[in-house]
Parts: sequence; C-alpha cells; structure tokens
Amino acid sequence: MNVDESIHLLLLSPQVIPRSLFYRSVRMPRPILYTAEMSPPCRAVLLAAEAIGVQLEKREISIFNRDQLQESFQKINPQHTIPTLDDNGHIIWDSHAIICYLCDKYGRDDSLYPKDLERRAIIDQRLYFDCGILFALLRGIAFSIFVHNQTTIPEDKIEFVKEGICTGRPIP
Ligand SMILES: N[C@@H](CCC(=O)N[C@@H](CS)C(=O)NCC(=O)O)C(=O)O
Repeated sequence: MNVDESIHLLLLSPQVIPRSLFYRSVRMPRPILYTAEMSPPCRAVLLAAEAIGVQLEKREISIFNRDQLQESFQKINPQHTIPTLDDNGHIIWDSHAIICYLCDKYGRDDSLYPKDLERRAIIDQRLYFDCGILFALLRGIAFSIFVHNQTTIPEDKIEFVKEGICTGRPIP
C-alpha cells in the first residue's frame, strides 16, 4: 500500500483515528475563520469548533472598521459576511453551513450532526429556523441599538419576534 492509499484508508476510517486528530497529525493547514468576537454567528462557529475539537486559525474582521468591505475580503466572500471559512482554499460562508461542514469533516463521530436522516432533519429545522427567522428578527433589534444608538426596543419589533417564534414565519 502506498502513502496515498494509506492516507485514504485512514480518512475513510474515523474509528481508527478521529479525523480532527488525523488532520492535525499530518500537519494539514488549519482552516482559517474570518471572524469577529461581537458577532453571534461567528461565536456559534467557534463554539461548534470547540465541541468538535477542530482548531481554527482566527482572522479578525472589524465590522466597525468595515474590514469586510475591503476588496481582498470581497474576493473571498462577495456577500462580505462573517463568519467565512477557508479550508485549504475551499471557501464557505454562513455559520449554519460552516458548522455542518465542520461536523461532517472533522467530527469524531456523528453525535453533533447525525447521519441518521430523521435526527438530522430535526437539527436542520432548528438551523433553518435560526437562519431564516430568528437571526433576522433579532438582528433588526441589535442593529437599532448598536448602529442607531436607540435605547428602547420598539413594541412592533418585539411583536415580530413573538410572531416569528410562534409561527415560524418571517417578518411580514
Ligand atoms: N446568516 C449569516 C449571517 C451573517 C451576518 O449577517 N454576519 C454579519 C455579522 S453578525 C456581517 O457579516 N455583517 C457585515 C456585512 O454584512 O457586511 C450567518 O449565519 O453566517
């Protein structure tokens, strides 16, 4: 068996050596995460990476300095959102997609993102709910506080959040 074949075999056999350890042991470059501490989706990725046991190289992006709008970053992610992952040249953005990818690629087992279709579908539903409804509603509130310096949350925004949680429907 040549080196390539044995590496392939190890990759296909997570029970022999966890992938997270394997990638570390063969000195694969760490996946790079463009991130900011104040960003909830970035922190979600960092929490997931910690739980998975994969080490990420963090590259700080300051949203207040508008780093994300620099040409160099827009070449990586034309939608200029963080978190953005660069895994050996493979670029992924959106925290939900990144988390699922990290689980599938580096997870010791499938406990965080099960292969079983029914169990996975429940997790997908929660992820899509966050992605399509919850984050958008809460972002509207956070934006008015952090960017427009508002000190109170308008009643209609609170009602939208309640409605979104109860019905799973986005902002009208
Ligand atoms: N659905 C996306 C949302 C990402 C997002 O909106 N990130 C914000 C920071 S929390 C951002 O990058 N804002 C800067 C911009 O859009 O230019 C995810 O989950 O990753």
